[in-house]
Amino acid sequence: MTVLSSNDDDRTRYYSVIGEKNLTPLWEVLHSLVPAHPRPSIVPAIWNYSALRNIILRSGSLISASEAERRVLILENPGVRGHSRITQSLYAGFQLILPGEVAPAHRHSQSALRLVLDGEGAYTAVNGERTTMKRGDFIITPAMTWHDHGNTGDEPVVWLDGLDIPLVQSLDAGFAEKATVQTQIEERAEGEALRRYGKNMVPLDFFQSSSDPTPVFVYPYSQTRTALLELDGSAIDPWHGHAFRFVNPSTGASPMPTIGAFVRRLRSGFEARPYRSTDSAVFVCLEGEGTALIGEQKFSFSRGDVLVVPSWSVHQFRASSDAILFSFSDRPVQRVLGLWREEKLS
Ligand code: 1HN
Repeated sequence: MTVLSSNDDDRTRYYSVIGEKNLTPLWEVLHSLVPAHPRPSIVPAIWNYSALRNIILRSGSLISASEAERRVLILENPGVRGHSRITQSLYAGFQLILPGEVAPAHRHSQSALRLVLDGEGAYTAVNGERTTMKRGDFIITPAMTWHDHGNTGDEPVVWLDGLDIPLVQSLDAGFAEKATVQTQIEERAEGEALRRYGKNMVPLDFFQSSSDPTPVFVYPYSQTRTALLELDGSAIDPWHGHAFRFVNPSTGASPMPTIGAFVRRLRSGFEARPYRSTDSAVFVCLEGEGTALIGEQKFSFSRGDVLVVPSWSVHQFRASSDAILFSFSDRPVQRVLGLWREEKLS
């Protein structure tokens, strides 16, 4: 054939012919399928906890924890409303549990983390061991571990959930089941996991592979905070301040294979250098205040606030008082797949 080009009508007719055969032309979508750099649909955003606290507490009079199974308000990224996600790969929610309530035991292939934001007296049980939830505690429920929550105290407790729901959804690999009991039977005393695995040592015969989740399912904020404060006076990373990543102590890998977690302390007046990486991240301010410049947008954050930094967006934190920021992302997934990139700017 000698036809080198056709007019729009020819193409439209042709597209409808092939469309009926479940075919579509690559040349119309090539550049959005394979962009020169990430073009996230999610956008920078902030949820201001002090403005939301009363609204979250009001959900307590609408539905019980056991009726809801989990009484959670999902943080939906404004760029992708209706998709139950805070980033392309991660879900986040504010979960409320009132005194006397239980959230019944279940398990699923999605991995979850909790970051305790407000109130005292709740617990989470993971595979038969409870941990009392204190503000700032970072707790994990790895894939297919049984978990339930309860509040035996006298005040409402709120935490942030982070799950890899969209990631698992994109792989169509999700399973879930309910336990036959509401509350798991305690199989080990509280603190057992930390005593066995949380002292820079693991039991002599204990070995794991790099994709196994950590047997330490709680990273108490008292330890995290002390570790950060003890870095005072030592070298400060110009991009991250004093920063740690949380690890599985027996492998050095992330606590769970699909979600990485990090914490940083930014001293009052510290201005981080601009930075970007391919893992969209969720930041939570645990202490202090400051501003985040994300792309062209500036956000002021303080205690309890949740911020989203989209993939490959240049961002820069400034602390106006000593600040501690927790964050989580899909970085470990991107790293094992050879996809992760970062850029440190000056
Ligand atoms: C879940 O199991 C929890 O255990 C919270 O607290 C949020 C969202 C979707 C699916 C399972 C929890 C969840 C969830």
